[in-house]
This record gives sequence, C-alpha cells and structure tokens, in this order.
Amino acid sequence: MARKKIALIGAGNIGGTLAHLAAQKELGDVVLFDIAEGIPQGKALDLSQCGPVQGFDAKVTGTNDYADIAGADVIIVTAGVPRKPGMSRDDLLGINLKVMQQVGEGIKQNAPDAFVICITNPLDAMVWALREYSGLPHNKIVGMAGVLDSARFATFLAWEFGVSVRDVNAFVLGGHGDTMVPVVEYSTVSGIPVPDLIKMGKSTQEKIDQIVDRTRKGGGEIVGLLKTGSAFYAPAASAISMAEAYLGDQKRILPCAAHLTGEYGVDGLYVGVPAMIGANGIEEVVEIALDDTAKDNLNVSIGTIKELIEACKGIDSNLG
Ligand code: A3D
Repeated sequence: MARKKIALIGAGNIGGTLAHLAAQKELGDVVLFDIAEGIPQGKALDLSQCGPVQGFDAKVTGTNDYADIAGADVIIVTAGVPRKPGMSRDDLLGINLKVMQQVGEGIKQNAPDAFVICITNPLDAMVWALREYSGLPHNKIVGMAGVLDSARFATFLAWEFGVSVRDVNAFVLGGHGDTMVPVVEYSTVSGIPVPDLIKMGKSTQEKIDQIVDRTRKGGGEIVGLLKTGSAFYAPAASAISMAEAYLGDQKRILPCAAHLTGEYGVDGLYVGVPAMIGANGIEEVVEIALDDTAKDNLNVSIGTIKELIEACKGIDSNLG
C-alpha cells in the first residue's frame, strides 16, 4: 500500500513542529510548503536527518511549489502571520484572508480530495474563508482550536486537582478567542464532573472560575511570554491528533471548528463543537444539552464569529 501523504502549508513554528511529529509517528511522507524560499527546504533537510537517529523512514521534503502537494491525503494549514504582543487574533484578519485565498486555490488545483485542517487565525473566520476559496465539501475542512483549548483547560484542571492529565477530560466550545466557552459541567476527572469535585471539597468555584478565565486567555499568556510569536508545540500536537483520527478512521469525538447546518441554532458558520472525525472527515456534529449560561456564552461567541465573517466579506466582496 502506498504511503500516505501529509502536506503542511506554512513551514513556520507550527509547520515545522507538525512535520517533526508527522514524521516521527510515520503518518506518511511529509511535504512542507511555504512562500519563503529555503525555509521549507532547510527544515525538511534537518528533519530528514532526524530519521536515522529517531528511526523513522518518512520522507520529508520542502517546496515553494503547490504542484508538490498533489495527491495529499491530509493538509494542515498554518500559513499566515501569528500574533505579536498586544495584537488580538482578529487583528490578523486582513493579512491572513489574502493568504487563505492563495492556499485555497493551491488546494483546489492540486489536492481537492484531501482532508484539510486549518490552524491559521482568526481561526473560525479563516476556516470558513478557506472552504469558500477551495470549494471543498464542508465535511472535508475543519478548524483546529477546540482540541488545543480543551488541552489547556485540562492542563490547568490536572494541576488544580493534583491528578494525571490522562484522567482529565476537559471540554471547550465556541469560537477560538476570548469568548470561547469552557464547559465545566462536561469536564471530568475519571468521569467525575468538575461541579461534583467542587462539592467533594477538591476545589472551589472561585478557583475553577479562575481556571476558566486562564483557559480563555491561554494563547495570550504564551504570546506575552514568548514576545516574538505564539504557541506552537500544543497547537501542532492537537492538529496531529485530528489528522490521526481521519487517517485511522478512529471516529474520535473531538472539539473542532465544524460547519454547522442548524445544530446549536447556527447555519452556515464554522463553530467549535464536538464532532466525530473518521475516514469521511467530519462525520457527525454532536449536539449536547447546555444550561442557560453556557447557551448565552456560546451565543456571544457565535456573534463574534459572525462579525469576523462579515469583516471578511467586507474585504473580499466575492466571498459568501
Ligand atoms: P509562523 O512561525 O510565523 O509561520 C507561518 C508561516 O507561514 C511562515 O513560515 C510564513 O512564511 C508562512 N506564510 C506566510 N504567508 C504565506 C503564504 N501566502 N503561503 C504560504 N505560506 C505563507 O507562525 P506559526 O506557525 O506560529 O502560526 C501560524 C498560524 O497559526 C498563525 O496565524 C497563528 O495565529 C495560528 N495559531 C493558531 C492557533 C489555534 O489554536 C487556532 C494556535 C497557535 C497559532
């Protein structure tokens, strides 16, 4: 059987980390694409030389030519610019929208059968725009944010409860921004919901509220520390878990920015919701019952996504 092909559009911090993870896990041969000449080729050569040390045979190549992504099974898009301190994700909109146009056309012409995972910010608008520009079916394009945001929430909960991260299942809905909705009721430690753990005296509502707030601002906290860019290890690991779910037809239910057609009262937008990923891409959107507060918070987050989409349409009148 031919090896799978993983194309990474954007060979920056996340792209390079994705390439390393994909090669290490032997998900397939890896093609790193970037407009910057030399960067994808240099990273690919460096990563190829990890092969003998780490014992992987995956071929890693770098390119500036979209033709080289032809036949890719999975494409992960990180092309664009990341945040600098003081910038919101939305400040990136104008620049990254133009990048999505180029990437969308590159995918349409060269790899229209791929499963595409978008990471470029502002995520919920960029995944929508990438779908518009590429013309791919909605089930074959998804945004990565929820896995990362939930991982951040899970990390902080594990620290708070003093337990293994393996036993924490945390859950974040909504857009990837400060209005995201960490859902405390559906977050558990070995199946025990966080509100029950509070009743058991393992934490307090105040501490959990602080963790929810820290999760919402989790990306900004890292931008503030790094000063020259944004998080990349956990974003890359998160997207790889989504790629694995697709390639292995794992039917995993992961929080991701999926296209909604009526679920959660939303039509035609990409919003962070639990969705099943298998060999057909996004196979199902899972609609969970939410209490009034979570519903209100989700509606605020959806309102922010709608504003971003309108801003995209304002920049490019051909959209939508
Ligand atoms: P960075 O290290 O700057 O890499 C971006 C790469 O994109 C650079 O190598 C650029 O040369 C390349 N690039 C720019 N324009 C184009 C183009 N037109 N075609 C192809 N390549 C291009 O950034 P990064 O890897 O740290 O972050 C990438 C994106 O992910 C940014 O938009 C971040 O804001 C976003 N991000 C999203 C999350 C989510 O959870 C959604 C988390 C972290 C970062």
